[in-house]
Amino acid sequence: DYSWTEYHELNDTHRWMQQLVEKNQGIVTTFVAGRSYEGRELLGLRISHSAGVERQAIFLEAGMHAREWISPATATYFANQLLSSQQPEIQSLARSYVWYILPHANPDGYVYTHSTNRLWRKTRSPQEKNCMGSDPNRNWGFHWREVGASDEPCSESYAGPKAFSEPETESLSQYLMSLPEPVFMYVSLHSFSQLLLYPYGHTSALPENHRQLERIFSAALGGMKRRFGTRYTGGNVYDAIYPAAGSSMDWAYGVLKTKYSFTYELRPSGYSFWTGFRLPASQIIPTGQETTDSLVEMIKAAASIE
Ligand code: 0X9
Ligand code: ZN
Repeated sequence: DYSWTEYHELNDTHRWMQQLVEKNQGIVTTFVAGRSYEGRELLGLRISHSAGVERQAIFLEAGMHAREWISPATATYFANQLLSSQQPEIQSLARSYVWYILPHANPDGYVYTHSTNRLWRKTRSPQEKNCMGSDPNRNWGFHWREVGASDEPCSESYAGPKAFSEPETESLSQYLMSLPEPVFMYVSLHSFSQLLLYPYGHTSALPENHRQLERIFSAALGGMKRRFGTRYTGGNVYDAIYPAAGSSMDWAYGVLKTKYSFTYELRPSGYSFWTGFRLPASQIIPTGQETTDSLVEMIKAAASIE
């Protein structure tokens, strides 16, 4: 049976999602936001109570960077909470929005981290100089490659030969544009360093609604700390970490016009490359719990603004 005491292979999680559809008929469906370079589905969960009632959508994207295994694990943990939590607050949120949860935005890369190279980050499309993959979080068509993105195919932050060169980002962006509901919030899960980030990555100029974003940010950090005292920092990407153009979050904010767009860099804290992506499986559940607490506070804070 599926659990959060270990990390799962892609097919395991895809099978689990199909089983959720069977077990929650009329509430859960899967969606396919396109296919990867190697032909795998970008398979996600759509959770919607009370069909026919007009609601806004919340989109949770994970697994963009292949080696950040805690990201898909946290996305599935949260999806499971939406469907089975006894907390009235979570049950109420589950019913108030249409949820789109995509655990694996880069399925080829994830499979490759299981088969061949645990620290693979990018997609798996062949590029020039016999190098493989583009950084899918530098490939989106909003201020593409302006700063903090490489034009060197062998680089870990290669932006790709052009915006949306990768089938994963191209089809996911098309899918997002095609959603019937307005997307109220877009959340991208990465790891690591325990940061919460908001736009922009291409400029130090703050987004127009930054005061609201800062208020939501504080609420989300409070939620993160409540259960185990876990401390996050962060802010706008450009100042809080480094200039980085072409992310899904910035595109969601700038093009999709989702005013509440955030990126989490999940556990662990610190910057050790050799340990940071190998968060012990025993921390999946605590990470899931505190991130669920944080998301609940984030959404409540955002909803209280409107
Ligand atoms: O560099 C990245 O893409 C993210 N950090 S990671 O270590 N997970 O690779 C930061 C993403 C935040 N940047 C933007 N959203 N622009
Ligand atoms: Zn990442």
